Formats: sequence, C-alpha cells, structure tokens
Amino acid sequence: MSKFAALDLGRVVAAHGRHVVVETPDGERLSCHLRGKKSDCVVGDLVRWQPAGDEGVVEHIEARRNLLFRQDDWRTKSFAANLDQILVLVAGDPMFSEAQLARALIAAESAGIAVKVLLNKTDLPQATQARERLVPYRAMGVEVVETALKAQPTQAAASLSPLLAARTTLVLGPSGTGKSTLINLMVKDAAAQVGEVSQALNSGRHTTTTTTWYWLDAGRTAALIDSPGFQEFGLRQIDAQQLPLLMPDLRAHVSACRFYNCSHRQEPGCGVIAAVERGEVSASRWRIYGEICDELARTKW
Ligand SMILES: Nc1nc2c(ncn2[C@@H]2O[C@H](COP(=O)(O)OP(=O)(O)OP(=O)(O)O)[C@@H](O)[C@H]2O)c(=O)[nH]1
Ligand SMILES: [Mg+2]
Ligand SMILES: [Zn+2]
Repeated sequence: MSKFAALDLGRVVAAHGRHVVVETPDGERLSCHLRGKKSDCVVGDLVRWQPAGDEGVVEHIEARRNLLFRQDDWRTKSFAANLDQILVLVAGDPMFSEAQLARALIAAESAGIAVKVLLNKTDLPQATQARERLVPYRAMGVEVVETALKAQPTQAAASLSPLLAARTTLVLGPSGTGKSTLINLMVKDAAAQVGEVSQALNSGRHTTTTTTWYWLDAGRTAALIDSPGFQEFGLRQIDAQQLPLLMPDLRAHVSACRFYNCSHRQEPGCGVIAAVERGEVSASRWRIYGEICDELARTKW
C-alpha cells in the first residue's frame, strides 16, 4: 500500500498552473497547491491531499487510467486524465481545420481513449462543407453526431443525453465551435459550478481559459470537461513508425506494402499510396500524414 493511502482522496476538477481545485468524495471543493516541484496535476486526476492552513496540499497523484496531451518542441500540454471518451466539436463557421481534427484523433488513439465527433451549428449553410470534410472520418468508422446546440437545443440535448450518460467526457475543439454552449445546455447548474471553481481559484475570469470538470447529474455518475480552444496540436510524443498505425484508414493498407519499413510516402509497391490512388484513402488524410511525418523527422531542439 502506498504511503499516501492514509490521506484523503480527491478529484481535481479544475487546474490552473500550480493551483488546483480538489473535490472531496462528499462533493466539497477546496483550493490546493501542489507539493514541491510537482506541476503535472490535471483535471480528472485522483489525488491524495492534506489540509495546510485554509487550503490543501496535493501530496500524491494516483496512477492514471489514461492521459490526453499534446507536445510540441518546447512543452507538453496535458488536457485531462482518466477519461471514458473525447467529444471533438467541429463546425462550419468558423470552418474547422481538418489537420487539427486529424491530430486530435491521433493523440486520442495513441492515449487509448475513444472519440466521437460532434458537428455543431448545422443550422448554418457552412455546415454542408463541414459535413463533406467529415466524409473520410465517417468512412473510417468515427461516429459523427450532428447538432444545432443553440438553434435547436431540445433536439440536441435529446441526442446527446444517451451519449454522455454514466461517462466522463472531455469536450475538445477549436475556439468558437460551441463547447461552452454544450456545457450550458447539458449541465443544469453550470453557472453555479463555474462560480464555485472561479471562487476557489480566486479568479474573476471566465473559466473557459481553464479546463473545468462539471457533473451532469445529481448522482455524479456522468461528467463533462470543458477545455479552452486550441490552435496548435503538436504530436511530438508519437513515434514516426507508429503514426500510420494510429490512423485507421491508412492502417488498413499497410500490410499491402512491398517493404516492411515502407514510409508510405514514395516507395514503389506502397499499399497506402495505391489506396490513395484508388480513392480509398482520402488525399487530404494522406497529405496530413505527410505533414506530421515531416514534423516528427525534424531535429528536436
Ligand atoms: N448558429 C449557431 N451558433 C451557435 C451554435 N452553438 C453555439 N453557437 C454560437 O457560437 C459561439 C461560440 O460558442 P461557445 O460555446 O462560446 O464556443 P467555445 O467552443 O466554448 O469557444 P472557446 O471557449 O473560445 O473555446 C457563441 O456565440 C454561440 O452562441 C449553433 O448551434 N448554431
Ligand atoms: Mg468555451
Ligand atoms: Zn507503404
């Protein structure tokens, strides 16, 4: 048994640098600092903590079931831990970047976390083009749900409820796609929960700058995690050799390659390139694959 087992167990429901909000098993929330040089505490973490004055100190982070993060040349940015699924929100306005979506899916696959895509703002004409862009993703087996969270909230809530029940879901996606709109629709007392968190973090700011955990139900069986919109999605944590295996549409064709160490970029007899030529792998997916390969091949600073 760990030497921390005697300490109280809590769950991190908001994290802001070295300052976190921990929720106790009976639902109380308190502000905690991280002990020493620890700075890797993320929302969703289960922690052992103890009181220190009118705050608390996190002494230990329990082993994680999974962790979603992105990594560029300079730093690692963790989103959240111990997730059941990720819901990636996209929209036609602002038009989502396919490269960004692909990267989020690769990071999730690499972390072993299930993903669904939510196409929001279907009331807008730009949704047609966004839907087109999602065709290869549906074809490779990604579940795509469509909503108009603001224009048709009742309908949206009805289709989302079963998807979110009894699970911990991280809501991910670029800025302005409707992540907070989703939280506010599905979480009845979202404003109150936000209030508690910003009070504990002592920040007047709106919490969309901070990743935040919300309970969906009074019984606290289902949770939604709101996260700030991201721009860059570095995948430095991925091994270049593994990359094609983390892209299901490419993966389906690697066994047809003539060379066992095929890079799927220019080799003769490449099964992936042949599939691109037959239209079975979308040209844009293959281009995105190449871009990420180049990025991973660059010397790390
Ligand atoms: N037309 C339309 N607009 C929507 C819909 N859902 C959300 N919006 C609007 O889109 C804008 C952005 O919504 P937010 O929920 O704040 O977006 P977000 O993803 O939380 O953005 P960040 O916090 O910046 O990452 C708001 O003005 C919403 O009212 C929808 O279904 N249709
Ligand atoms: Mg938001
Ligand atoms: Zn190949």
